[in-house]
Amino acid sequence: MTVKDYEVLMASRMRQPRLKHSKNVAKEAVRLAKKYGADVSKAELAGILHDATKETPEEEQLSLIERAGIVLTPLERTTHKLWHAISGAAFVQVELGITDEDIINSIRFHTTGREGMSLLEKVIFIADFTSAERDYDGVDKMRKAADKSLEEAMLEGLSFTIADLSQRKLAIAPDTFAAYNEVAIIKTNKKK
Ligand code: DGI
Ligand code: FE
Ligand code: FE
Repeated sequence: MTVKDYEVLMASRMRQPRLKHSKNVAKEAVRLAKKYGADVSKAELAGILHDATKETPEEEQLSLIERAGIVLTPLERTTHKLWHAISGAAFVQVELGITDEDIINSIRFHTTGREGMSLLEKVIFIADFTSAERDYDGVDKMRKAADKSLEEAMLEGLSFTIADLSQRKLAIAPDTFAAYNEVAIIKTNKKK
């Protein structure tokens, strides 16, 4: 299947605004991949697919997760917002037959991040924050960070997420903290 075929498939799975978002993330992922030396075609594909199950009924998402042999942690089970990243990774494996681990992981960790992210995982994580239609408070700062370095952008995105979630008194995934600490430690050591 070509990227265009996947785009048509996504058009049948989500409403127009999210399809637009997915296309924009793919475009931004291509731009970042070229800038930072990640695989451009994988970035485009992971971008178009990253929210594949965001509008899928929760029961179906749980069944995809089960079929992929993934067992949710108690935090993941409670935090329904995290399901689409996990079920999205399951969907592309189980339903689309995608076997590329890096593409699967880019979808799996696009919401939380994790320690030891690959170039492609970082590109998708950041592109989700800086895609053309994003207009939250702080998007300019995030875009500037993305043009400076992947590390700056990861730190900006992760600190934004942690601040936002803790302000709303929501649970924060351990992967998010691990990803944040990893880049924060690198930045602190560089200052010395
Ligand atoms: O799917 P998108 O809307 O494009 O973006 P996303 O996959 O980053 O999802 C963002 C949502 O997920 C937003 O409402 C915040 C939430 N989220 C991200 N990380 C965590 C989280 N929610 C909780 N409770 N814990 C997290 O670690
Ligand atoms: Fe998402
Ligand atoms: Fe998204």
